[in-house]
Amino acid sequence: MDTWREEWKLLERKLQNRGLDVGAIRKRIAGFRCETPSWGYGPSGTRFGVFPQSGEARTIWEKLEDAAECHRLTKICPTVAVHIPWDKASDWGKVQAFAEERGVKIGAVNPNVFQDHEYKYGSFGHCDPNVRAKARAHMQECCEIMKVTGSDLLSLWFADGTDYPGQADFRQRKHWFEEELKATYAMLPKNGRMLVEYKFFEPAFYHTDIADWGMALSFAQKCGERAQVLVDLGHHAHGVNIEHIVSFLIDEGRLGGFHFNNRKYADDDLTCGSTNPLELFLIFTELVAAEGEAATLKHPIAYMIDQSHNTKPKLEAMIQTVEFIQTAQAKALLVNRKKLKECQANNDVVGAERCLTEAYNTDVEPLLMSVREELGAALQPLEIYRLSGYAKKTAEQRKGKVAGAGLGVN
Ligand code: PSV
Ligand code: MN
Repeated sequence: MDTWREEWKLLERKLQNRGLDVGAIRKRIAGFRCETPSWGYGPSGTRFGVFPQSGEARTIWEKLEDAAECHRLTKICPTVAVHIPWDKASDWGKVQAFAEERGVKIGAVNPNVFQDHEYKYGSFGHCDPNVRAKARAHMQECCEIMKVTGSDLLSLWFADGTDYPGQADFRQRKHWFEEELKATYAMLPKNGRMLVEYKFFEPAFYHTDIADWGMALSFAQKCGERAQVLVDLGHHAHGVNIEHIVSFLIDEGRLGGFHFNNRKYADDDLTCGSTNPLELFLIFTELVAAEGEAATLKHPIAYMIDQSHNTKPKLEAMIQTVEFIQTAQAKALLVNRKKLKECQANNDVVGAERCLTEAYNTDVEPLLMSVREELGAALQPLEIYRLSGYAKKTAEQRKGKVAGAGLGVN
């Protein structure tokens, strides 16, 4: 018998002894899905330079091939977020068909209203109505892509902001944002949702029009039920309690989605769970608690990765990320909720914290391997990928292709 199977038997007994419903936990792990971003497979860099990697995906087709490989190994990443115009294509029906042939689908559509020269002073917040109209037309284009591909998510992030005091009128820009977000909402496909992402700085250094979750929530509430907030883990000031924001938004019925990544300093877009795995676990404890109460969640939460790797090989980093995320979810599912509630009701501070640490300190690898076996995934996706020769093969196939200039090019 494989060692992991013996380890799993032991762990299963241990979890049962803790009073946990192992069958239900396995079901939740098996049902978890996480979207990967097309831009995570392509060229990326910092403002100091872009270093090409051999074999990295250059086109939407190659990005989909890599995303399909990630899904083939993990079986939990069946959708791929696209960024327009980084992933501009002439026939989205063809792109979707290509993706489906490889076992994946187009997921969230991300409009890009930050890189064209006209957006130097903003998009929806720009004082020139022609620039606002250009941004609105781009939203329309993205809603059309949603219709053709069957995507139900429009994921919005705005770089809009100012660099210096006095540069612009905050309230006037807020009104323009309200107007344009409502217009965008009206263009959504029938069952489409609109996710509003916030970020407190960068590229603007004085003020950002949608700087935090409260502003995103307020805009979403003004648009309608299908507008929700997207939490990107790298978009907060240091020390902010993200798990609290998450649970607050869930309770308001407005947590629409997630951008997973990790940071040490700013919006570093590093591998999720690499620098702060405990934070990721604590966020998941809120998520799994709400998902466990059928009445609490009004709509599914879209779990997405938003990372670009500059030093790690792209696909390896993506698979590693998925493993980290799956690990955090599994650990969060091991929290003994009944015991936790009792401790909370009795103000047993140490006892309550122990419920969390007991789960966090459990090695969930055998549990994950057993669920992956059930899913038909690789038992150890990253390990198998590194042994597979996929990177060597694609490097050979993609040799000599010309890279575009800049980030996210295809
Ligand atoms: C902005 O920093 C952001 O988090 C948004 O989600 C963008 O769409 C993405 O990064 C681009 O990489
Ligand atoms: Mn993001």
